[in-house]
Amino acid sequence: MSEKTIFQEIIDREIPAPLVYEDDLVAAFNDVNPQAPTHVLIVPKKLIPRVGEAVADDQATLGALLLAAGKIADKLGIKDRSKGFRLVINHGADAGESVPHLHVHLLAGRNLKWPPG
Ligand code: DGP
Repeated sequence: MSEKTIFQEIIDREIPAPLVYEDDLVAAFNDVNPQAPTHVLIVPKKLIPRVGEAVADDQATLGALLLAAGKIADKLGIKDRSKGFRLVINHGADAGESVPHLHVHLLAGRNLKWPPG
């Protein structure tokens, strides 16, 4: 049996991390190394290693990640267009992926530059 990812351990409550949001398909918690005043990770409860490895059966889970982002932004008061937030998914080494468990970064609270580095 393969080892659990660090995110699976958080989802399974084996590592303490307050959850910002949870539903049947996803959980969200603050990033340990925040890159903005708000930096939340939204993670599927089912292990999908990275977005490019998702399959048709994962469609509901993929949708749930984005729907959760909107709900979290609303809860944190950053959904208003005058504020805003950015969603990032890193797939693979060149993108900087470091945890092989699909996650959406939700970043907000400062003026985010474009293009990203
Ligand atoms: P990525 O580079 O896209 O794979 O992002 C992984 C993120 O996960 C990175 O921003 C740091 C965060 N992270 C790694 N380990 C932990 C942990 O144990 N707890 C929390 N809350 N975040 C973690």
